[in-house]
Amino acid sequence: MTTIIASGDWHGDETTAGFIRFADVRARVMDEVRPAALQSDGFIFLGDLTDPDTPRAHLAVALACEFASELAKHSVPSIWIAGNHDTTEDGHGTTTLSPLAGIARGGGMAPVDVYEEPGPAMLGDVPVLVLPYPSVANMYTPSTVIEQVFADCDLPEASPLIIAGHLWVDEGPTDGSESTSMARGRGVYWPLKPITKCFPQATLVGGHYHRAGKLRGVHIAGSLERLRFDEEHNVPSFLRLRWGPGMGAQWDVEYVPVNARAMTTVHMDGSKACERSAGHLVRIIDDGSYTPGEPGLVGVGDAVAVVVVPAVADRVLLDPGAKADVGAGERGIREVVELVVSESAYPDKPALLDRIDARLRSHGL
Ligand SMILES: [Mn+2]
Repeated sequence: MTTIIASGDWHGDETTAGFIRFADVRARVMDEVRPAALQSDGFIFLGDLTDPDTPRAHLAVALACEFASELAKHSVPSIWIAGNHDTTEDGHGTTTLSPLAGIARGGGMAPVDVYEEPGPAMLGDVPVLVLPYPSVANMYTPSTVIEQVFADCDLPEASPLIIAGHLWVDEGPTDGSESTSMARGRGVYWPLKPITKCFPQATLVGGHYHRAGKLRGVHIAGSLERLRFDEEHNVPSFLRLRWGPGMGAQWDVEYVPVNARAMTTVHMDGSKACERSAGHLVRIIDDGSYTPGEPGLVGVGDAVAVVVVPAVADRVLLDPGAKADVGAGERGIREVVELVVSESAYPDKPALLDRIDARLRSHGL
């Protein structure tokens, strides 16, 4: 039996209503993903470790380095796929995973491989085709790479194929925080039709969306913590893939829930009660009757953070402070991306394809 663990969207730099989430994310990674990964035959990081330009980006990068080096020390190979949040978008094609690539290049962590560009990987004996988020500098067209590069390579048949990516799913949800208060970059989509044509038996695993579950055939690992109040009802999880001879052409995919911090929304509509708040992140939807500090009004004394938001018509504002922060950082990035995209219209850069070829050769494919 071969076991692969996949996890993504750690977002180690995030805050929820001003409450710093790094300690929560670190606990999920080290206490829950790590034991599973150390017993596995390989680990796949599915993207979105951290934005590169936030105050706690370095903590998230250090966590990834610690995690990867511990896996390497125990001879568990790992591959790390860049997400839209990881890209610097300064034209150099580097990401928050680049420090990991540096350590790997230095030779201390041989089984660690970083993918800021598409490429084939061998995770032990398991072939994995990798589709990271296409940054402006490493822009590629996923359908072209599937049909014109990967389809021509001679993949080993020892284990069934995994395709792992950090892309958007056509007709996927547009109401999650990855599309609203945490939006970054532009939508580049899974090439599902070419994959169905060229690799109909592949098992697809992806990051980006924070709610775990299967989206149009792609197993979305989800985030390890609830990061925004629209994730209150998510079940944070990672993926455990299992395959053995006799199991057919696809991996068995298990969603493994983790012990994420709870979120609770209290509606100030008459009930005015919060029964379980210890350790929770609490949101109070204020209909105008909330008075801060009023004794007994809401049992939120044990919550780690409380955010009060006004009810506006039939809509509830999400975490207005965090939204303002993301919006300010996002504007500059969006302007650059749109400018370059309109000028280049998604070319497949020959140099990039050459590098994919080099990856194929390095894996003997
Ligand atoms: Mn993402």
